[in-house]
Amino acid sequence: MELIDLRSDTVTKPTPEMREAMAEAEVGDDVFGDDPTVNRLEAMAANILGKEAALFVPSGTMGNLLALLVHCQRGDEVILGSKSHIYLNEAGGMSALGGIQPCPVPNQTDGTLALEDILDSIRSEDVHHPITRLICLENTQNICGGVPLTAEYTRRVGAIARENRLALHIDGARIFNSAVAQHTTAQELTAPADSVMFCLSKGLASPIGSLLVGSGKFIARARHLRKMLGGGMRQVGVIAAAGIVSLEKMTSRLGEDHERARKLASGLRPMRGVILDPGSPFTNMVYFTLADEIPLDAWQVAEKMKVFGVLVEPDDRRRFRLVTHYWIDDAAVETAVSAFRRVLG
Ligand code: TLP
Repeated sequence: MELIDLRSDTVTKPTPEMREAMAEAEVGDDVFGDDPTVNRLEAMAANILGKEAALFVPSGTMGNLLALLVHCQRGDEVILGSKSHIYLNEAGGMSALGGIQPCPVPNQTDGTLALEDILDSIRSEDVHHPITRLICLENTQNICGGVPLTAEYTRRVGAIARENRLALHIDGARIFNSAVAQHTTAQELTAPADSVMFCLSKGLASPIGSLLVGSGKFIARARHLRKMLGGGMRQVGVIAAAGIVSLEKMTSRLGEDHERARKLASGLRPMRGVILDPGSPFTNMVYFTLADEIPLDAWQVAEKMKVFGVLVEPDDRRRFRLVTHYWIDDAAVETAVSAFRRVLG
């Protein structure tokens, strides 16, 4: 049975066109800067975001970590969301490897950090204080519902950063979902940022890879640190080739995933025992909680869904995040809805 996998958009397998491009990719030793396919992908990424340079990295986690390591010195502090991926789900890399201290501020339900909270978190010059060096935003904000942050909000945070001589980094793992949902461009959404990380391996369906984008000087330093972390890859054009297909073909179709997320939510909304998050979905993620009347917890529901060939990942004991992506078509949405109806009914 073909499984319907709604656990994440990270589960996307490469498209047939990607597999073809990967097989035919021209390659070289990328640590020497000799891989033409990687060079092309990095140039495309920099160009799409309107920044000077880009660096191909194996994962979003490494891209974010490199950004933090370049922007901050040991003992510096980073203002970031209490529900951000960097704070919650990157294995404490900034502290373990960079000696960097997080200063988490609450994410609002719309994914933003309140501007007053950011301002209040900036440390004054005092011998007792760490030095605030960086602000991080996440767009789309995953845990708040895959919610897109606006260009206007990001401009405001950028202005605060500049006024206080801080850098701004955007974890844009799903920045193209955000752009498509708001009928704008990734460039517009990230213009105020000094650095941006975005992922090829999520909704854009590449098997591996993320890009870190910023000034030439920033990327040169990140390239050095990537080598230090063991992320210098060799004939990696075989993977970058899929990334080029992601950027050329996959960004503009993300609206289809958002449409299917809406269909999934419409199927779930009237169902007994389902409490959808307000406004969900904003992009390709449907978040909902099991009502008290459901005697099963989320793990038990997930087990029962498997019987119908549907994989879902509990977010906690009574909560789910369902993610649509390239390999989820209309029929898969219908199957998932009817499986939920059977399991919860
Ligand atoms: N997110 C994954 C899990 O780690 C939770 C997912 O299934 O959503 N930033 C954001 C906003 C992310 O959602 C993720 C991955 C990353 C960074 C890290 O990317 P990778 O997995 O490539 O290291």
